[in-house]
Amino acid sequence: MTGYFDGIPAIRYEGPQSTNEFAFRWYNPDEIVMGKRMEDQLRFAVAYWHSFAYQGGDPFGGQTFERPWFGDGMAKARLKADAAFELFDILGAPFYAFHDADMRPEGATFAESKRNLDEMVDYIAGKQATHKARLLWGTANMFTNRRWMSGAATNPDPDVYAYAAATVKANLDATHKLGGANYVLWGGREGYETLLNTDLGAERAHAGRFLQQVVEYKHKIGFKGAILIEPKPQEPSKHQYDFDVATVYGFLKDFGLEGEVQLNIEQGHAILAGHTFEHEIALASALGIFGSIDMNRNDYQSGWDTDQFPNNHAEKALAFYEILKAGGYTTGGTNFDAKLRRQSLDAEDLVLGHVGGMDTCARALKCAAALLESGELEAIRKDRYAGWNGKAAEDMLKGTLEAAAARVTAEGIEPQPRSGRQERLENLWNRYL
Ligand code: XLS
Ligand code: NI
Ligand code: NI
Repeated sequence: MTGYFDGIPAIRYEGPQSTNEFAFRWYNPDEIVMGKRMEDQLRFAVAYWHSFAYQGGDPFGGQTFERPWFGDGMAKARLKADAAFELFDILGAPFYAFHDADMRPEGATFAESKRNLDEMVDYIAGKQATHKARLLWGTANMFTNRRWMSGAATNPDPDVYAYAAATVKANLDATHKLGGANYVLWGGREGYETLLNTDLGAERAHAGRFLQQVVEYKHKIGFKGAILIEPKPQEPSKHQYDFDVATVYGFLKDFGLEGEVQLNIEQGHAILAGHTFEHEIALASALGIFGSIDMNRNDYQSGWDTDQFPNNHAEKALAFYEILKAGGYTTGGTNFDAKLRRQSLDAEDLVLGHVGGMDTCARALKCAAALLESGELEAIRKDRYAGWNGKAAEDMLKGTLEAAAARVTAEGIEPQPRSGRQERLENLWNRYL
């Protein structure tokens, strides 16, 4: 026991009427939602980096948080892992996610970093054996250290490519050893600042070959989890190659990876790309590449990836509607890529940020499930496309442009516009919130 969370009880479901801060109002793990336990529908994960490595800095100021596990060395890393599993237990979180750099000290050489990683993986495997939380995904931090400043797989220096290969190999091995359900690649610094010094075509080709090598290696070691790409349009680079879902799909097609790699979609990144979260999820599911989500909320004014905990169930319900409609998660889950504001210093803040986020998502899930199960929205949507069920319409898609054109005069076609009923549908949607 670290003692860090002393006095904070394990969080239990008490229902919407409860005024107890340290209770769930909506997240009721055993409640059945669309045929599954809520815990199994939502598959919540706590992010090791935001909750245990982030020190409260922003571009103008440094550390504001004080945690007993901050500092160098393996003893601190073990203390951090102890505290992490205490938080997972308090929340009843079924999953967590990490970067190598979150949980092991950086060594002076690759070999030393790798030794530290392997030691921590053994330590965490021991924790998993006696605690509930499992690994939703592992990943490599290939953006903080200065060696990555010009990219990892897209670096102009082939030595950095090699270092990236060694880093991802080590982390995929670690994720495999811990029974991870997925492995994530967020393009960190895979992008560029200025075209003046950039061979865009070569960088993109190297990124594609790298991803193929990762997939080949995954099969070689028998890792059964999904490989997930996390799109983001900018920040840290001015231009990031994995801009959004559509861009990544084109990239996967180009390198023959569309059947091998899925997407981890983040709310804040969708907004930075000028999309809504639900758009990105719906598109990924239509393309057959939906995998998992990074749940957070963005500030709508700042234009930064602010990684705040979600607190608006109405907004999230749209996202969960698309997830449920796609059949729910398989290997994926709801990872809180969310951090405390830098003035939120206390252990209680860390716990309650997650409690609020989990409740927001649980409430959103219930609203989305109720609307989906009622069939009201889907019936109207289906009716809007009903014309396509006829044989003439079907044949038109199989036939030529001229054949489709010929219908206009042959059948005397004069299209009659019908209402899209947006406001009526918005009212319907509101009834379920
Ligand atoms: C950064 C990303 C990062 C990934 C994991 O914006 O969201 O946290 O999720 O590397
Ligand atoms: Ni993320
Ligand atoms: Ni992010």
